[in-house]
Amino acid sequence: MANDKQQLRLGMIGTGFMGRAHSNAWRKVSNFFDLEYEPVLQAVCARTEDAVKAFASQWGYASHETDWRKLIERDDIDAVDVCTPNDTHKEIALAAAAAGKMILCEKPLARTAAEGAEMVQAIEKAGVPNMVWYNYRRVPAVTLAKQIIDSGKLGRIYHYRANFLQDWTISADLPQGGAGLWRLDVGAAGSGVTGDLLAHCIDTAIWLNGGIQKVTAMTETFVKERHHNLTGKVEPVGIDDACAFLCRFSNGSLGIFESTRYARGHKALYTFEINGEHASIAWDLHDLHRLSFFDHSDDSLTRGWRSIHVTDGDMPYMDKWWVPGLQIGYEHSFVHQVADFLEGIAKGEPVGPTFRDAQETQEICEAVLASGKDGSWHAVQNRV
Ligand code: SOE
Repeated sequence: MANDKQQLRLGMIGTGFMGRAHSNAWRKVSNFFDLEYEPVLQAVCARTEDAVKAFASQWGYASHETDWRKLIERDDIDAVDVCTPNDTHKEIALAAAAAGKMILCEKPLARTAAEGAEMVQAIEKAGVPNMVWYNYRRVPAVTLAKQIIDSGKLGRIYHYRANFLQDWTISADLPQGGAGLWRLDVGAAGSGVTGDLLAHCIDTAIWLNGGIQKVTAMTETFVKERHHNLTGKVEPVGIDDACAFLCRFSNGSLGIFESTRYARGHKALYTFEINGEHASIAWDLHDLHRLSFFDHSDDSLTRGWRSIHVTDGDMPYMDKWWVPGLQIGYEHSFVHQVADFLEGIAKGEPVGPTFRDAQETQEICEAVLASGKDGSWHAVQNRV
């Protein structure tokens, strides 16, 4: 049915886990948010004809392609969403920028800071709207944490602590390479838990607590060789299976971060805690609709950690969903990101995390990995 909305014709590249998460967000956003722009699922691209055709039909894309270059060349595509493995981000983003398309890229921005810097330069030269999918910023409880910190309720921040723990790669029989398992292949991924998981923790941390100046890290690869699905041979494993680092933030606070895929019993335990002079905040992805808050100015007899159920209409994004008390989940963080992006292009304003914001995370990951190799403190660089 015709309406007065401006259309944003989307070209999605990639049909894996993120292709589904993003497609769901693009499809749902107009049902819940009243925006000037309305996304149209114009085309989806993946290498295998039958599979991409089936994906297009399941998710409601009007057409499909098997070559991403063809999708970018099409003049009925306004925005390109990159949901492919990390080793393809740069090439696709550069081509999309050259074609003047808006670009949304799955995290991490790139495999290395050098690749990321090239992408930032290309995209800024092209002047196209751009964004990177660090979705956890837009979990309402995390956005609420940002509002509380910015209001000054915590006072001076002393400590920032974050973990992202998983256990899915413990088996030495798990191969590397190919669909899903490219995350274990250093050529495709660039790094292991640092780029895949700690990058999320870093993005949230610099958004909530400001820049990081220097880091010292330890990394480990527990399983040194794995069968490679693409070469058919047993190959060395080049990714970090686990990484822990200490850092100093520009505001004087101390940071401690840990990530591993070897924490038996944990599937996606992303947690952070921030301790300030007057108050503390804590959040846990397994209970993502709650924010824990401790306020030292409360009456001493009733003082304690409160668990805020982030579902009320005056809490971030929650007026767009159900009624107070009814919670939302993981997939909604992507819907919020699309909504904010569409609002940004209507206003002509950038929406974070932009490629430049994501490059800051990339530089921190680079310093962490370098420190993991030589064990010394590394200053965070700024290539762009
Ligand atoms: C890895 O298992 C993974 O899927 C990451 O790639 C995602 O970015 C993270 O949100 C959940 O875990």
